[in-house]
Amino acid sequence: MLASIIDKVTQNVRLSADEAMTLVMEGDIHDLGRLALQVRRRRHGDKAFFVYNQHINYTNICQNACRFCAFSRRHGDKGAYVLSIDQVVREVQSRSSEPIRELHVVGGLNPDLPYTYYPSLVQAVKQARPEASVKAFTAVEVAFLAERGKMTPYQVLEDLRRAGLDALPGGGAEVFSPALRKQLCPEKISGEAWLNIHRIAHQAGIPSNATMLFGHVESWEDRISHLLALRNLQDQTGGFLCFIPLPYQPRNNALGAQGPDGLDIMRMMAVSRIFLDNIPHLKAYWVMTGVKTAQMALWYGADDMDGTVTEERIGHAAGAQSPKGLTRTKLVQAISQSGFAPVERDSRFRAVIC
Ligand code: V47
Ligand code: SF4
Repeated sequence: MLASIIDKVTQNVRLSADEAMTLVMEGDIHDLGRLALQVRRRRHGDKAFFVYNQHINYTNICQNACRFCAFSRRHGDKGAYVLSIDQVVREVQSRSSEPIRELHVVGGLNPDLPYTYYPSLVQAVKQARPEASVKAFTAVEVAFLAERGKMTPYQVLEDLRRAGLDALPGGGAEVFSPALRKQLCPEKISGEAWLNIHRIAHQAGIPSNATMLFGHVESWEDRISHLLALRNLQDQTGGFLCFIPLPYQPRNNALGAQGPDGLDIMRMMAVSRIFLDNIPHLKAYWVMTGVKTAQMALWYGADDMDGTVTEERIGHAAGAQSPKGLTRTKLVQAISQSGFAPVERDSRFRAVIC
């Protein structure tokens, strides 16, 4: 059985969810790594992508209380903040001498902010940095905006697009299993609702990314079901650019699980690359994996290391041990020293000439 599954991957034949489960349960780390590397090389050769980007977390005030989250605060809590649009613009302008290609903008579900804040924010950052793509607001934020503005998600996305939105980030997917969501993030939109917002975005011509939070209390069945739901949607829309398995960071939150070890991260990367035959890119998000593990992940199917980031808050609130940002030189070095060819890209993974 395992041998025939390995053959299928080698011959570029799609695996069923059951076959992926067998591969994970019976295949050893070398089987997984070898196959994932084959698949990765078929798509991208020895290229490994990165982006010169800036993260903006406009508020950490959130009406939800996901048990794994160490970033969110309630209004009035110590450390709670919200940035005015002017403050965000100043943050963007403070780095105007750097060749930033992507602005990654996400925040909590802050009931104090009016609907108009969001399109105005997109418009303001786009104006401050017209050459950068704006990748902003997870599906969870889009659903929150639709509810508050008494609009459909499509209308919200159209407003944001008119303001300058280029892509949706992949956050908020967590694990789609309804039972696990009840346990981990009961107030959050369902997996189905998350997928539906990405479907609407794709139909409206807005590409997006997808994540999965792993290494806490979920099983391999939960992981493969999550991947299957993404693959099914991608078959219909083709709008996902990249999948990002996010290793759970275990500090300062209510969940208290352990987090995945290095081997588990490699297995997750490899299976994602092998199973998601229709999502072009797989990201080793160095912030959550650590830089050294992200380097290894390039050998286990990943082809992207995300970007310079500066200054990351969500993973670090939960104890991430990585730096808060990397220079382009450090990223290029990390990729080259792993034996891959660094390619600077934009939000849509088009190579940029530096
Ligand atoms: O949505 C929250 C997750 C996400 C923890 O689309 C945690 O290119 C680990 O989605 N441990 C935000 N993860 C990060 C994210 C992302 C990052 C970089 C690039 C892109 C992209 C997306 O972080 C949240 C949530 O799923 N998260 N708490 C934690 N303790
Ligand atoms: Fe709020 Fe997002 Fe944190 Fe959940 S993960 S508490 S929705 S900021």
